[in-house]
Amino acid sequence: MNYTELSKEVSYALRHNPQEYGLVLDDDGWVDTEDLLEALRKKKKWNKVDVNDLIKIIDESNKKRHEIIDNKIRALYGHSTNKTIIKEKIEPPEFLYHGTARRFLDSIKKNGLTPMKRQYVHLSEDKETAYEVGKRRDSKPVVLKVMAKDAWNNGVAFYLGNDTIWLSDLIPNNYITHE
Ligand code: HQG
Repeated sequence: MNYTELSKEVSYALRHNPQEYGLVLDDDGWVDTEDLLEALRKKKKWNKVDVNDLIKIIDESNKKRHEIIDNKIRALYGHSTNKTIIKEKIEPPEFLYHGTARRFLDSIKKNGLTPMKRQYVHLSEDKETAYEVGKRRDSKPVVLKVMAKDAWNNGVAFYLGNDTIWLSDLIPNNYITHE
């Protein structure tokens, strides 16, 4: 079984298009693991998938994208579904980082960091991770430094994604510096 491919399909189902799999995410993004497995098994390439495969894609991934608790599974971040997934609000560290493409800088300066197609802005705790995120869109990405605590103290909400990825609402440009 190709676990990278399986992980991508699980992300697609749980972040972007649960309805295509006959799934309805609850307020926190959970679905029954067995419902996801049943939907996947309808496709020939996943007809033998079981819960141990889902556990494996989570354990073997370098990023903590999904979690399973009891008999439920959810994506921890990245959602673009219509109904906003409720995330736990939490005070951020002083600084967080966001890697992006050079071509987006003018728009970010004007409009701030916006969630774009997702429900939240995604931020990293360290510059290196932010650089890797930016590399998905530009060979020479830009790492922006976000004065997260300052923004939080002035009413911008931050939320827990996973251990290293933070989520937030729109971050106005006055909290963003370009190192
Ligand atoms: C940019 C991956 C113009 C933003 C990653 C980014 C991450 C603006 C792009 C996670 C803008 C949106 C999320 C503005 C923001 N004008 N462009 N005002 N505000 N942007 O993919 O943060 O591997 O939705 O800079 O590692 O790149 O899938 O967000 O370049 O953790 O698990 O608009 O997805 O994780 O792109 O990535 P995305 P992201 P996975």
